[in-house]
Amino acid sequence: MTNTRLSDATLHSLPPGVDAPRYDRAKLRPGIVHLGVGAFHRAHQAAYVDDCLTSGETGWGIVGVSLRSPETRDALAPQDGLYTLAARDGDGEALRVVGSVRTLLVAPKSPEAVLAALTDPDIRIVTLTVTEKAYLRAPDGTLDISHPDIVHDLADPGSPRTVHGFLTEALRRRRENGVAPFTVLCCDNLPANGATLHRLLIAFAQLRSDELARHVADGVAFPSSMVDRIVPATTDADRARIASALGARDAWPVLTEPFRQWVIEDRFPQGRPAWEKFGVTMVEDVGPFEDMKLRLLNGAHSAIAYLGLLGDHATVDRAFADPAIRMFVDRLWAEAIPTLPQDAGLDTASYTVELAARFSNTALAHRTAQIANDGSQKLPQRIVSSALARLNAGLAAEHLSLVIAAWIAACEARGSSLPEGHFTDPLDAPLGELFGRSLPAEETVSAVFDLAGFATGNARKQTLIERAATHLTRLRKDGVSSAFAALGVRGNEPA
Ligand code: CS2
Repeated sequence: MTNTRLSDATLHSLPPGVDAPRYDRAKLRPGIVHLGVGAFHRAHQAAYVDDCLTSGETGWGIVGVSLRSPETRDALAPQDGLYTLAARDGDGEALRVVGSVRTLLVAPKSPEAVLAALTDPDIRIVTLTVTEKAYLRAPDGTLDISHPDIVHDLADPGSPRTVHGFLTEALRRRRENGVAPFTVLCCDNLPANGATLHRLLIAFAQLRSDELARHVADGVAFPSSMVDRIVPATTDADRARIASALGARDAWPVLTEPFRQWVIEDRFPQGRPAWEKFGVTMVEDVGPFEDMKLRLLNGAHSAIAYLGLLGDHATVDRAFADPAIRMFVDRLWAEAIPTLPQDAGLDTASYTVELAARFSNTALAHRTAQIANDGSQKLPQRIVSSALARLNAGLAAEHLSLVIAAWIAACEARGSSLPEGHFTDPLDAPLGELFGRSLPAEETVSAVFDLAGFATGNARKQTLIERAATHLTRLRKDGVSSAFAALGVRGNEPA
């Protein structure tokens, strides 16, 4: 293995087939702070920004912030923030070194440095990919004001731990310094993600002062966006293969698919990169795109993950190649599609054809266990909302409700047919306690709904619980094939 490390100093010696920054990184000014500088950000927003920098923009360097672990900073700081993005499919692998991330910070190590970056007048946009659970919503969707990190950030605003604490304190300081607020661009898989974050931040700011709440409410733009790119976790084999192709070691390359999509509401009072030149769709209302992606892509992903885990499939492509799971997903899409806005011009037929091709990408080896994480945070917008929409319209939601049951069954299987800790969930402690009581299916499902806040206040909650419980009974007794058989889902037959 090579001793050379990817860095500014070694960029010139990369082989000709590797795409690398053709702009002067030393001339970049920071313009974006990104909270949650994980693999997804590096495969998606950072690559689009890199395109803009390649086209000559200089004011949009990214300051990448990790809110929890120092791992990304430790891997990338010795590489001057450079990393390789490997886009893979059956045709091969395209390698590109991305140069847009210039600085890396670790919030728990230096919250003051993060606040300093956020108050820098050059910073005009703050983007976020912090995963669903970091929004700290209570089961009813409001800000979880009893969460210890929220309590901490209210008591000690100068040393925050949460996105709410960082953004609110930075907006307060900017205002005090006479610096215009940044635009907050949420890039997590939440419905109306910008509006959701806006609502939570107003609630947080309100606990600090009326004036701050008013400022966050009226003075700051929170465009929503839909982000899409499949990003499996990097393995040691990926690191070794990429090092040999680069002739230089990269401690943390990012794997992805060739496909990428970003739809953004165009509200950026302080300006933005010319993303539209690189395939980003700028719109007035992202809602229909977001719903389509959450319900069709992410909903199917969660279904494939839990059914795949129960059926012993370690990766998405292998699970999706199982004819019964494939037929199930087609039927799941058929259930979810009528719940999408009908007048927004969505082409769901082409979309699902494309999704099927993406899920079949064998070069990604996207692990079902990776997607299975945090089901309590993901299922509301992926599955529960479409199930309720159908039930409220008097339609059946058998496939959607089976996904909820499959999630519960997969959680129950950890420590027996699945390894302990094979995937995790913020509700693991109360879920473990609940499963330890070995209750009948309906009592289990009902308790899970209450814990996770599924269908809170919806008139159809009990119906959905009953449907999911019927499926859970079958899954517990005879596994996936029996739950499928009851719906007429079989392998080797067209849907
Ligand atoms: C996946 C998503 O892990 C998951 O829950 O469903 O990360 C998915 O790969 C992305 O949203 C694709 O854009």
